Amino acid sequence: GYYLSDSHADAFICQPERLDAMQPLAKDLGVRYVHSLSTDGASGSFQVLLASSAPSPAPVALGLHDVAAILYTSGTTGRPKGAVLTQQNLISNIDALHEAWGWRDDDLLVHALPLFHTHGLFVAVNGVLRAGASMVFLPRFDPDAVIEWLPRASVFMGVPTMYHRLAQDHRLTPDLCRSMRLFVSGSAPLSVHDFEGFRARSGHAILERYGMTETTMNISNPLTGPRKPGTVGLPLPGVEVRLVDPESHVEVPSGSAGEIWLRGPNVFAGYFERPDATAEAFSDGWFRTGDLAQQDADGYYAIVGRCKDLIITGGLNVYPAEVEAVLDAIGGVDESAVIGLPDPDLGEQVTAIIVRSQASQPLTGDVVKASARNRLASYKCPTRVEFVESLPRNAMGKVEKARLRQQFSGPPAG
Ligand code: MCA
Ligand code: AMP
Repeated sequence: GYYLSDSHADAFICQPERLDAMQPLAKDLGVRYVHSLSTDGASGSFQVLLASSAPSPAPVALGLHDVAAILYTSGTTGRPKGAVLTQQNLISNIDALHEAWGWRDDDLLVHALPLFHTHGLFVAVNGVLRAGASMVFLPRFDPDAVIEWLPRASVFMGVPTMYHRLAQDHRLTPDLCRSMRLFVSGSAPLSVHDFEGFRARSGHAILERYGMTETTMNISNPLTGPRKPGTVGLPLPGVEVRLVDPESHVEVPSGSAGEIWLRGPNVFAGYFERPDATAEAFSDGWFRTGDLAQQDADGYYAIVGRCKDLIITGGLNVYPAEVEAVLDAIGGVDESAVIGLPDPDLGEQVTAIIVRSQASQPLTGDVVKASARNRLASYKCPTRVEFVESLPRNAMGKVEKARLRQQFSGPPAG
């Protein structure tokens, strides 16, 4: 309901099993067309649906600055915002990637990513369309299916969790990857350990790149030339990068860590109907990413941290503010802080640190987890819950999450 009303959607398409529940909600919100289409194509296709609608919609001329898509992304306030991407954003970025990654019309991409993010949509699908290449679209990431298709494929794109899992699979060998020319990783940091583990098994150096919903792709390791593990490479053609002190807004000396600021035809038009959030995201015409990076002597960027409060688990973003709001509403919780702790498979694990309220009956971790599951998508739910007497705070009264991450860096007690 939130997404439909916030975007003023005119048409809504869902899976057949959701239609009964969604139809009344969508109609109440003024959505004119509500349809369902199934993943396996059994209930028809979008083209057939359009052709059969009367009157048939007339084609409209589009310019570079017209809206192509609105993708929702959360934020430190926890309320998802629509990132408005223009035709120019998508075209300039896919042109840059086409050149940088040497896409060919005889490429075959194994697509195992969800379609509801930039990575699966505007990097993977648009790359194939731009090149006139082919793709095998898997319903989800399943190592068996990926292994089955690799001998016929040339390109694969994944988040680090997928590479971590593939690197542990004995079936992955240089011979299995004989027709592959490119493995791309992004959406979360790829550890040097997983880069090396994957190379040892497959004979391939993964090409790591860095992107965001608001900008699509920005920085990439090269197709030819060294791919340095632990770095995201060099700016893509047309993308300008600065490293800036997030407080003083002064560019940092070379070799020091600073916030990544970006400018270029790939940078989005702003958050839909959120002028304040848009103004906050830009400074002097530069988009402030909230990611911290350092540049080496060869100009390669390494992402070294984040100055935004964000957890990335299995390539999916979790904004602690959204989870904390849900936890604070559970009976017996006085206050909470949500942090990401290192996890070898998912990169980070969502962890809840809870202060129980005085008068409450003993609250257990299981109750907290079960209550969260009623309110949140499952990947956002804490997998670990710890109780403390009070949360550490700085002089401004802000919870010191770095201290909590340090305190709980060991394995869970008991
Ligand atoms: C699934 N689960 C997760 C995650 N995924 N928990 C934490 N983090 C996750 N990412 C939970 C499920 O809720 C379920 O819990 C249990 O794990 C098993 O579910 P299953 O569906 O079998 O999981 P999976 O198939 O192992 O999925 C892991 C995955 C998937 C393949 C890594 O999360 C995935 O496809 N991630 C890719 C996300 C992505 O495309 N990000 C791009 C964002 P339970 O059993 O308790 O119910 S775009 C972006 O970031 C920018 C633009 C960029 O640079 O690309
Ligand atoms: P999203 O909001 O889903 O577009 O996620 C974008 C965020 O993912 C970025 O701001 C980074 O924090 C993170 N990210 C994407 N690619 C990488 C990468 N290669 N290394 C580290 N972080 C990344």
